[in-house]
Amino acid sequence: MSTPQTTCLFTRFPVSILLLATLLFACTDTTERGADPAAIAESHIWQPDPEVIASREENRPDYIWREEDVPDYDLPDPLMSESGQVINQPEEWPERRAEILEQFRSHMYGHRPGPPDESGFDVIEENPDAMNGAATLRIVEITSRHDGREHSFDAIFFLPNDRTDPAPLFLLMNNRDRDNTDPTREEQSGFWPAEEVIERGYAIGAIQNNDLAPDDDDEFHEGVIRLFEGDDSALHNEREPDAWGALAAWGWGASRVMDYLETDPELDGDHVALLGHSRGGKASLWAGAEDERFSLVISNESGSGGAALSKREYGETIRAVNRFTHWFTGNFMEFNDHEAELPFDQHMLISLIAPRAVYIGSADEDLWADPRGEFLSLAHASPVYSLWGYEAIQPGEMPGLDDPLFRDPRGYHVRSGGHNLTPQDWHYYMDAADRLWE
Ligand code: GTR
Repeated sequence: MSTPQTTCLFTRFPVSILLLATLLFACTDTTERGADPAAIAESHIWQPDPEVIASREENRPDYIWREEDVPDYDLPDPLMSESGQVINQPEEWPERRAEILEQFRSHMYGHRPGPPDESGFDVIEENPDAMNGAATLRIVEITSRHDGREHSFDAIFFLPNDRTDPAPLFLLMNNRDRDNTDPTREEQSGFWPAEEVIERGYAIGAIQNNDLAPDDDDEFHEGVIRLFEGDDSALHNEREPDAWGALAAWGWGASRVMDYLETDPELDGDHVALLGHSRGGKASLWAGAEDERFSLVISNESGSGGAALSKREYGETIRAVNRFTHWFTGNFMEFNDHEAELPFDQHMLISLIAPRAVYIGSADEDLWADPRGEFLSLAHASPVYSLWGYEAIQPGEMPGLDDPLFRDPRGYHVRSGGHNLTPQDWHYYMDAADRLWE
């Protein structure tokens, strides 16, 4: 485990000074840089393929693709409270955690409401003989009533039949086509490899993000946002600048699934892995920050606005991600081209999940999502995990290709290939769950 002095240095100083400090304080690995491509090249840690860099530079010449072009940046210390108090005990964390949560709510993801006035759960389909007898299919309609309005969406589950105890669950916040989670299994997709998850003894579930908030600039309010706000504030620019957007609305739905799980004795609500890909991964991280009932939070290639450090400005910038005007708050637009002014960065989002389990997956060719920036968020959340005695993940420890780093309760990998959620990613996530939950 790293010393407290070392972990503080990692979060307080610019990366160049950090590198020096790393060398001076003789940390276990001295190859982390953010800004020293020569050292990366000599080490075994992941580095982007020069051909991929060249092609990204050609297609999107206005963005940063090379490590040497990443600006120096200061990362705020997650363990330094707004009043200047240094947090060094787990008991002191909830108060600091609340401050960080509020920063993310007001500047980035918005204030989402609590549970609705009334909830209802109806099993609308049950098949104990699904997947040739290997699984039970259960489809649950989740209805929320609030202020005289009503909203319903479905959650699909497959439960492993050869398990007699409550099954731990992988829940996907699906941002792609409904076909990817086909309950009939006529369509099968590597994006949600249900048969393989059942085979490994886990239950698998899915919700459709669009059912909660359509992924559309004009229509995003026509789901659970309307349930709370009615029709009055339909357009983004008529809403409060810190009002919740689509990402928060998707996560609100995941929390309603959690409410249901607490009522289903066959599913283990204490062992739920919430998983999202890309925009779904941004939403799963925020959902895991807002709702501490998720015991494992997984971000697959969530990139900008998700796991990647914004202040690196590598690949997708804040201005670029804000082209989806309905995902974040109006306030977040103020940081377009002003990443340095952010009073937080995404390592603090990861910190909000501590001491629970978190796993971040990147892909080799997905430079738009900044694999190194995603890893560094996890590494720079280490001081918070160390409050509970968990060994630090050092910034210089980024693993090589297809070589997951498990440092319970955290995991990270960079998979070969491009932007996608694949069975290989799922296998790494299940390996993490095996370690954490068996
Ligand atoms: C990209 C976008 C990312 C990511 C992704 C996706 O085009 O720039 O932020 O969310 O789409 O969701 O597939």
